[in-house]
Amino acid sequence: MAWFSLHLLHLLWAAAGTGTWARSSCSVPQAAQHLVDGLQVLLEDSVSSAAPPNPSVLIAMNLAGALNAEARELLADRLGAGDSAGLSVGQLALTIMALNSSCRDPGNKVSVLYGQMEAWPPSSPSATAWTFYGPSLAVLALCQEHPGRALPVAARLAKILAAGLSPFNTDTGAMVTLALTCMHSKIPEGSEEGYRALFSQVLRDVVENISMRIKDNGIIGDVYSTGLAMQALSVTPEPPNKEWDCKKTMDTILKEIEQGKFHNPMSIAQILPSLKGKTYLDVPYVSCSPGHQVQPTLPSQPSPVPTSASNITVAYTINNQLKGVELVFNETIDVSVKDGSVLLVVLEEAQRRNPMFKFVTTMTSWGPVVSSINNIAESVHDRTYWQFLSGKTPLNEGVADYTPRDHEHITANFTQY
Ligand code: B12
Ligand SMILES: *[C@@H]1O[C@H](CO)[C@@H](O)[C@H](O)[C@H]1NC(C)=O
Ligand SMILES: *[C@@H]1O[C@H](CO)[C@@H](O)[C@H](O)[C@H]1NC(C)=O
Ligand SMILES: *[C@@H]1O[C@H](CO)[C@@H](O)[C@H](O)[C@H]1NC(C)=O
Ligand SMILES: *[C@@H]1O[C@H](CO)[C@@H](O)[C@H](O)[C@H]1NC(C)=O
Ligand SMILES: *[C@@H]1O[C@H](CO)[C@@H](O)[C@H](O)[C@H]1NC(C)=O
Repeated sequence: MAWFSLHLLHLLWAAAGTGTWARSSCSVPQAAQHLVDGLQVLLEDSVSSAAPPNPSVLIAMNLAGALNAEARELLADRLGAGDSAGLSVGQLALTIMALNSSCRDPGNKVSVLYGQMEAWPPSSPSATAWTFYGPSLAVLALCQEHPGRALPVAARLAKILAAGLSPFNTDTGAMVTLALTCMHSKIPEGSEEGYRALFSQVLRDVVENISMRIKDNGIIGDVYSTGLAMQALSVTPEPPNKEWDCKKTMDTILKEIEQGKFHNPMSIAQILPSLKGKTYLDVPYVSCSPGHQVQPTLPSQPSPVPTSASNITVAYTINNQLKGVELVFNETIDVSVKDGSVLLVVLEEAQRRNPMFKFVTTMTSWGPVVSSINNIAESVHDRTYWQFLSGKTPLNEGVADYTPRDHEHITANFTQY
């Protein structure tokens, strides 16, 4: 009996130490499993040889256990063959993690990333919270490949962050947490104790700020930062003062999925690991033995609502008070579009009716970004971009995903981050 309880204690202990989710039990209930399967099918169906290969999609597929082995191999082949030149540090880091999660050797991509991060941070433009997302991904990827070499880079990131992320951004805070949690657990034997203290301090502050973004309904930041924030809160060695109710977060996210909020493949790639109880820290431990995954039989999709023939009216304002004193403009147009159209259709209709509303888009992993309106273009150097708002509230989706309502007032405001 004594042996038995000791043994049991041992098991419990081991479970608490290793299982990232042991801390707060929270998994998808059986009755909602079809929602998760549905997302994964959507994600895997987004893979095609026409679209640029998306490393975040491969990471999510591998963490979840890919259903479509063909799509997984296609993605891994194309990411492996791709050139590192022209990739940002964040894209390079995601590519390295994606290849590793597919048990492919990332080759010289690791040294290229290491070289780029040795020269980081650039001295020129001052940094804001937004600009730390990519470098945090880089530290995470380097930590997984070679923690010893990553140490000086991680320490530089942590020292800058010790002054705080201002204004705080949940997605970036989550990525910082994943990166520094990896480093914290892999500080090489014999390193200065100072590193551990530095990483702990920054982790404590960032995680405290993430926990302040937990809403009453469990959403952390906004619906699209919640997946990464769940990963962060479930791995951090420095739990926040405010208790996190993982089950409540999970229940609300499942409701949002049911309402169709996760259709963009990138949004699925960022939520799926959390739905499967996985985090980016699990990337090096993915098992690549041929899977025995069975394609789930999905309940037939609800047929799309028949599009009513009726049109809606959307007021659309373009506002630049920032650039070129003599170029300043603030122009509003009422446009009529088919009910159910995405915002991009409103922009196209406005452009057709008045050349002042001409715009340019740039393709990214999340879809098209509006990079220029009326010849005023975003700039990484100046940290300017076109922010979209409904009334006074910033949109939390892009123009290809957001569906405006009748009589909604949409503004594109040229501003800084
Ligand atoms: C940094 C960032 C920005 C920066 C990007 C510039 C820069 N130099 O880094 C700025 C501030 C400009 C920005 C703008 C917007 N963003 Co943003 N952004 C991010 C963030 C925090 C990190 C992106 C990143 O660096 N990824 C790493 C690199 C390696 O991947 P990447 O694919 O190369 O990254 C590029 C794209 O992500 C792209 N991008 C960034 N945001 C958005 C948003 C949309 C809709 C699209 C299509 C592309 C895009 O810019 C990145 C750099 O080129 C993500 C958070 C997240 N969870 O992903 C949000 C995020 C992607 N953004 C989001 C949103 C909503 C926007 C805006 C629409 C906000 C608004 N109200 O205007 C605008 C875009 C408007 C437009 N003109 O079309 C949402 C998208 C959710 C969704 N379902 O679509 C996210 C997930 C934040 C969130 N939790 O809500 N963003
Ligand atoms: C992936 O990363 C882990 C941890 O660093 C490493 O042990 C493994 O060899 C890597 N796999 C490949 C194929 O590079
Ligand atoms: C936490 O958030 C506050 C308020 O936005 C900010 O001033 C502070 O720098 C943040 N701290 C960290 C470590 O991100
Ligand atoms: C721009 O126009 C909108 C809509 O007409 C108005 O509400 C807003 O106050 C104007 N802003 C500036 C800076 O002129
Ligand atoms: C309805 O919207 C479409 C664009 O979606 C537009 O081409 C058409 O002119 C609109 N009809 C009316 C009556 O405004
Ligand atoms: C629009 O951008 C300007 C310039 O950055 C800023 O001062 C203003 O507050 C912004 N307006 C809104 C509604 O966000």
